[in-house]
Amino acid sequence: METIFNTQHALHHSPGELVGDGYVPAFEKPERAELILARVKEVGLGKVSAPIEHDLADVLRIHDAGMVELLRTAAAEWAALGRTGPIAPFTWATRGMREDRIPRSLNGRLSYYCFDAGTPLTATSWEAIKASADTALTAAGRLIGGAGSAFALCRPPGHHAGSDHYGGYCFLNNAAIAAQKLRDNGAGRVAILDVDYHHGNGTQQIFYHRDDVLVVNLHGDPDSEYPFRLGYADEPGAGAGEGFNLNLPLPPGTAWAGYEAALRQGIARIAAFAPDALVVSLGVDTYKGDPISHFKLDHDDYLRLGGIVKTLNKPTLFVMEGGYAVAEIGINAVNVLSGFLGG
Ligand code: OKP
Ligand code: ZN
Repeated sequence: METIFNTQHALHHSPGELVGDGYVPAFEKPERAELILARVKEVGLGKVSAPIEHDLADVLRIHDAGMVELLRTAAAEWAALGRTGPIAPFTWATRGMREDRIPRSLNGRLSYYCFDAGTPLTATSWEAIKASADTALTAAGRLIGGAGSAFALCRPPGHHAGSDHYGGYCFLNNAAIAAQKLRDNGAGRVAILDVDYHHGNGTQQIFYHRDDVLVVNLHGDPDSEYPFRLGYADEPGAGAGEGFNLNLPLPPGTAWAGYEAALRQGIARIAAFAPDALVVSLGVDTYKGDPISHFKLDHDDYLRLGGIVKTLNKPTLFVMEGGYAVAEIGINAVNVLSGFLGG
């Protein structure tokens, strides 16, 4: 399986985030991608290639132009204001505020588009963000060219980014951008399987009203887990998209047995949909040793997970999302790919 890897990912390095212990070093750090790449090489997964730069039009198929412009230019505007710290909003969108008015100021636009305190931009983040989307697009291009599978080693991740909002360490929704690219190049139906520990709220929102992209999400119950506000079982899709979104929230402590049952349910729904291509939002923060998550999957479970995905027998694009047990991230992520190839 070919891996697409963007060396520019390191240009995004979040200075930290607010958790229970105060402002702590960011969990989503450059080392993550480097260790996955090292494991890809160690097991000889296949060729590693750089992404091809794509036109911003591919991003704008999914994302609001105002948000993309903010991500692209915020750093220059922040610097022009004489500020040197992380670029983050002061308030967030919530009930009771206006939704119809986009403020013109930089602070105002950050508050309009960003939804949490853990996703600061820095001076060089945009280059990494764009390269991450290009990584997914390039890998999608391999499937369009006839490859049976490809691995987009994206960083920063993407599944929390919606059409016009970003957060959760995510800026652009790499998996959604890739899925749309597949749709625009011959795939009539695309399924997205999100196995990251956290609900992929952005991916759900982007495709919620569509019946050409099925979204299946397995994740920690949002009643207690990030992102809290979406990802419940009673979100089936709406309008033409009704029946084309499936959420499978699972309780804290879920280990392989409970996980496998839900995974097989999701796989059955995807098989019934009969997609022309599959995109897997691959997070390995379901690992038992993950510092911010509460599932109990172990190394070998990822081999099994990959093998079960393979039973669908579809052209499959793996897009890297989360995973914060950094020492084990390479083993866990690449085990999914090895399990897929061996399954
Ligand atoms: C991104 B992805 C940690 C707070 C959680 C946000 C988590 C975003 C996860 N104490 N902060 O889905 O892996
Ligand atoms: Zn996650």
